Order: sequence, then structure tokens, then C-alpha cells
Amino acid sequence: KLDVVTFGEPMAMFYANETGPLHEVTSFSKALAGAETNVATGLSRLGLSAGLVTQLGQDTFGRFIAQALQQEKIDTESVYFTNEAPTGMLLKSKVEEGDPEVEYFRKNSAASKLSLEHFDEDYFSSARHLHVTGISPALSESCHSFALHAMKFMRDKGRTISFDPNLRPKLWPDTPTMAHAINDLSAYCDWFLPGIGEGKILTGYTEPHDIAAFYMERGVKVVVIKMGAEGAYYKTAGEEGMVKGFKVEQVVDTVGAGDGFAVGVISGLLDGLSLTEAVQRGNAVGALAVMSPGDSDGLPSREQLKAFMQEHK
Ligand code: KDG
Repeated sequence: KLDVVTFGEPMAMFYANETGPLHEVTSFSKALAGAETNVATGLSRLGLSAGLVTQLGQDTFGRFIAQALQQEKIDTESVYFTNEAPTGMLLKSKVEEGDPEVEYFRKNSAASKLSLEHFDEDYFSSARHLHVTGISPALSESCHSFALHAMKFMRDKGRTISFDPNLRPKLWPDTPTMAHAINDLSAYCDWFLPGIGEGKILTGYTEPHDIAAFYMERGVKVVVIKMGAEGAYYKTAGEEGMVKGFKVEQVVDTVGAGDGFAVGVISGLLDGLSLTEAVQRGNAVGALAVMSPGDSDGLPSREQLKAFMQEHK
């Protein structure tokens, strides 16, 4: 039924319309956020069927998110509601350059209470592919167990699994705990998609080749490392190389680039493209994502993606 299933925490995001410290900003725009949600959005816009498993609070943000997911044609059959915890939200600042400031309001949120009780085997089995990020296991013990179980379950079913570490140090007790948890989970994925900075933190190595080798020793088949504007490095048992990035005229907001990259690589590989073509598509969707202020407003339709890739050859 589904091409891709993912799980995690969608949030209501308020991003600043003016630069300056968050507490001084007076005007914000509302948008849908959450790394897994961004990936599901991007895949759906490219015409793949994507399902998001999560729990929302019975509140205004929960209603906003449920509606936004439907507008994006994301399958919501496995979206649960609770009135015992609120829906998570975040604030994001506006910057002239570099990464914006992000402040979360998500502790003990409805999504953090997602647990194995919510794991619907039939729903997961109906998907060809599972996408996981390192944010979900950081949310709570029960979300960590959920992530591990989902990966083991889909692996036993012979499905492919992509994993973007998406390091969020604010959500973990300390760096060693974070690295340990992510590296343990990586052993269950087929395609591992870290950023170069994340790869360094997680392995202690600085060279893409060594970072990739670290994960291949754990059984990962494809490692693709995001190198920012340079593009991306890839390695498998038989090949390795760099795929150059696309030129971006103006970077508006870097958040969401990694999610866009995942959208390109996952959709490309599921469409049957070669690895280098899929990575190139990842670079293209990542470039489109940084040209707009929200996390997902730059994510393209098939036509927009094709046009961008042709114009920027
Ligand atoms: O990757 C984009 C996400 O960082 C953003 O949408 C918010 O999910 C989010 C997080 O936890 O940082």
C-alpha cells in the first residue's frame, strides 16, 4: 500500500519574519515541521505514497498538523491522538547567514509517548521502505524502543531502511550517549545518510572515506555523506566517489536541507535510479529546500524538480 513509512514527531513551527534574538521577534509564520514529516512531505509531493506514524495531542496544534498532513496527502491511518499530553512545537529564528536558532517546546509531548502499543505490524508491512531519523529515539525511552523495533521488524520483512542521524544534542543527555545510541541503530539500516559534521561526531574520524568504512563494517550497504555546498560523498562495497552539489543563488534557511536530501536519495533509489543519480537528486532537493524559509516549502513536485535539474545542469 505504501512506498515509504516513517515515524516521529511532527510539530507546529513558528519561524521569525524578522532577524534578531527570538525573544524580541514580534511576528512569526506558522508551518509544519519535524524531520520525518518533512521527508514524508517531500516524497508525497514527488508522487510516492508516504505514511507517518505518530501521536498528536487533542489541541489546536494537533488539529493543525492533522490537517496539514492531509493537505500534503500523507497517509494518516496510523496517527493517534491523546488528551493526556500536548502536541510539540518549536520556534525558529531568521538569520542572514549560518544556521538559525531553534527552541523546542516538546518535552513530554504526545509524540514522545509513542510506544510499542502503537506499532501496527500490518501498517508497517504494507510499506516497501522504512525511513528513520535519530530524532525519534532521542524523544523518550519508549520512542527509542519503537525505533529499534521498527528497524528490526522491517529488516526481518526484507524491506530497505534509510537512516538519517539528524543529531539534535539538545534532545540527548550528552554526546557519548547520543553517539552510542545512533551507532547501535545504524547497524539495522541499509542506507545511512549523515552530514560530514555528524559523521565526525559519531565516529571520531574526519575523512568521509573513514566515516563510511566505520558504518560499512557494521553492515550498512550504502553510506552517503552530505558535504554542504560541495555535494555528497557516497560509498558502497563496490564504488565510491563525490557527486557535485547544485549552485544555490541565495540561501534563505538551511534547516530542512538534510530532509530534502533524504527525499531525493530515497525516491531516486525506490524509482530504480543508479546510486549516483539518486545522490544527484538528493543534492537537487536539498538545494531547493535551502532557498525557502520553512522546512518543507521548498520541496518540489516532479515537474519542479525536473525543471530545476535541467536548468542547473
Ligand atoms: O530537519 C528539520 C528539523 O530539524 C525540524 O523540522 C525540526 O524535527 C525537528 C527537530 O527535531 O529539530
